[in-house]
Amino acid sequence: MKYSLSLIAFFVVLICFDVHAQTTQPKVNQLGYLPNEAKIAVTPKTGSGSFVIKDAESGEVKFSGLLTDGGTNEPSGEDVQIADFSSFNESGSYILEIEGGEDSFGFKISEDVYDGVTDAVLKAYYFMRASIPLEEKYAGKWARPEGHPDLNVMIHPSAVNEARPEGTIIASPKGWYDAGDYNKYVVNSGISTYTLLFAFEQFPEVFRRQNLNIPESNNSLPDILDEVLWNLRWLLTMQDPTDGGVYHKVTTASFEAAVMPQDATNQRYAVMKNTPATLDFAAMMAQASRVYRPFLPSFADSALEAAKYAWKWAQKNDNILYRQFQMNSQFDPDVVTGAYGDWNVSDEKFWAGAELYITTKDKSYYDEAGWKDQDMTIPSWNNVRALGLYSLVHHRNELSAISKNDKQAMIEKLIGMTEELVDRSSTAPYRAPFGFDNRHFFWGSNGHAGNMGMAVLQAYQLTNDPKYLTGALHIADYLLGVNPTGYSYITGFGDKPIMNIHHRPSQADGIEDPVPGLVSGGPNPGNMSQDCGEDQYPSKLPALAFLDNWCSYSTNEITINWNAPVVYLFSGLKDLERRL
Ligand code: 9MR
Repeated sequence: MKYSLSLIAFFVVLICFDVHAQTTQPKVNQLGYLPNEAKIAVTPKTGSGSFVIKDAESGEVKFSGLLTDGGTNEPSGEDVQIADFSSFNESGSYILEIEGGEDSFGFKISEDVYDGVTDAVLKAYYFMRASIPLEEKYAGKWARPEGHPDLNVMIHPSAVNEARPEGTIIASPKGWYDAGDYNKYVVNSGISTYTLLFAFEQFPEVFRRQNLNIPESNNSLPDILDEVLWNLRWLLTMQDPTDGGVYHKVTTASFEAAVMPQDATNQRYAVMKNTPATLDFAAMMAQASRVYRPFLPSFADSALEAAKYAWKWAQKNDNILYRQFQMNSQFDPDVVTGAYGDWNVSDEKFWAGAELYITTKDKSYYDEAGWKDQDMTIPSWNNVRALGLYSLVHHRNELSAISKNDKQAMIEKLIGMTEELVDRSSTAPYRAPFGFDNRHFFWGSNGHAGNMGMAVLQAYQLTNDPKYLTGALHIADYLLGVNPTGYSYITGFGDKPIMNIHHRPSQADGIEDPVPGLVSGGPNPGNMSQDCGEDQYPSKLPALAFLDNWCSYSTNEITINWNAPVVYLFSGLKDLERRL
C-alpha cells in the first residue's frame, strides 16, 4: 500500500512536471498582428491537424486552417506545428484554438496593434533617468524621488592625472542608468544612443508625431531627441576637458543592494579613460551633432568639437584598454561593477571615423578598409563595425568621396548581413530569422534578436523585398510570445509578460508590476550556475534557459542596449507600414 501510494505520487509529480514543461497552448503574438502582414502561431506537435480563429467575444469561428509541420527547433528541442493565418485580415479581437486542444491567449488584428509598445519601449528610457525625480504625471504609479544627482563624483585612482589629481571631484549628472544596476557606462551608451538617434535619422516622421508624456514633451524637439539629450548631456561630462580622453564609467566600487535609486548613495567614481570609450564617445557626438543641428545649433557645435577632441586623444592613445579583471586590486577602491571591457578597437575606430566623415565631409576620417576588408556581423556593445556601415549607407547620397561602385558594394554588404538568415527563416520552426540556431543564445539574446531585426529592416528598405519585412515582423512576434518559453519579453505587454526582472527599482518599489516597456535579456545558457543556480532553471536548452526571477541577472536583466534596437524595430515597422 505504502509502495503504491508513493508510486502514484511519483506519477502525479511527473504528469504535473510534464504539463508545466510542455504546455500545448498555441503561442501567438500576445499583442496581435497587422492586418495585411504575415500571421503565425506556433504549437507543439500534438498530432491534430486543424485550427480555428474565433472571435474573442462571440466565439464565432472566423477562419479555419490546417496546421503544417514546422520541424524540430534545435535550441528548444521541440517538434512544432505552425498555424498560418496570414490571409485572414479582418480587424478584431480573437483567440486561436487547436482542434481538440487548448486556446491561445487573446490577440488583436489591427493597424495600431503595436502603437502602445512602440511608445513604451522608448518611454522606458525616461524611467531609467538618473538625477531627476520621476513625477506622477509622467511616471504614474512608478513615480519616485530623484536618484543619483552625481554632483560629487570622485576621479578614481585609475583615472588621475596632473590636472585632476587624486581626490578631485567632478559633476557628472543626468544620463540613463545602464540596466538593473545604477551605474552609467560610456561603452554601452555608445550603441544604445546611436541606435535611438539612427532610428530618428531613418524614421523621423514617426518620432515627430510621437508624444511620450515626458517633462519636455511640450518643447519643439521630438520627444526621442529630448530623451537622448538627457544622456548626451551626461556623456559630455565624461570627457576630460584637459586632454579629450573619455572616462569608462561612473560607478560605485561594487553593485548597490536592491534599493531604490534615492537610497543607493555609495560614493561614485569616474574610472579610467580608455580608447574604446573615447572612440564610442566620438562616434555618438559626431552623429548627435548632425542630428541636433536643425534644433539646437550651439549644442551641435559643442558636440562636434567634443567628438574631434576625443578623436585626437584616441589617435595619440590608440590602444588603451580597460581590463577590469586584470587590473583587479591594483587600485583602491577595487571596482568590480560591469566591466564592458572591449579588447579590440578597430571597429570603434572605423565607426567613429565614419560618423565624423558623414558629419564633417572631411574624408580623412573615412577608412574604406574598415568595411571592405572586414566581415560584417550583427552589432553588439563591443562590436560596432556595422553601425559605421549603417550610417554610411544611409547617408550615401551626400558622400562624394565614395565611388558609385563602392556605394553599391556597401549596400550589398549590409544586405548580406541577414540575407541567409532571412532565407533560412522561411522554413525555420518559429519562422523568425532569430532563434533557430543554438549560437543565437547568449547573454542578451533578445538584444541580439532586436539587432538582427534592425539589420533586417534595413535590408528591407534597400531591396523592397517583402521577405525582409516578414522576417522583421517575426522577430517582433518572437519578442511578444511566439517563442519557446511563451513569455512576452517586454514588461507590461501581453498575457504572459515577464514580471520579475533584474531591475533594482522594479524589485524595490513595492509595486507588483515592473516598470513598463523594458526588454528582458532573454534565454542564455551560459551563466545559470553563477546567478540563481542551474537547478532553478527549467531547462539547459539554449532557447529555454530563462528564468523570470530577480536572481537571474544573466537572463532577465534589462539594459539600455537591448531596448534600443527594439525601439528601432517597432518604430521602423510603424513607419514602413505607413508608407506601404
Ligand atoms: O551585456 C553584457 C554582456 O554582454 C556580458 O556578457 C555581461 C558580463 O560581463 O555583462 C553584460 O552587461 C551588464 C553590465 O556589465 C552591467 N550592467 C548590466 C549589464 C547587463 O547584464
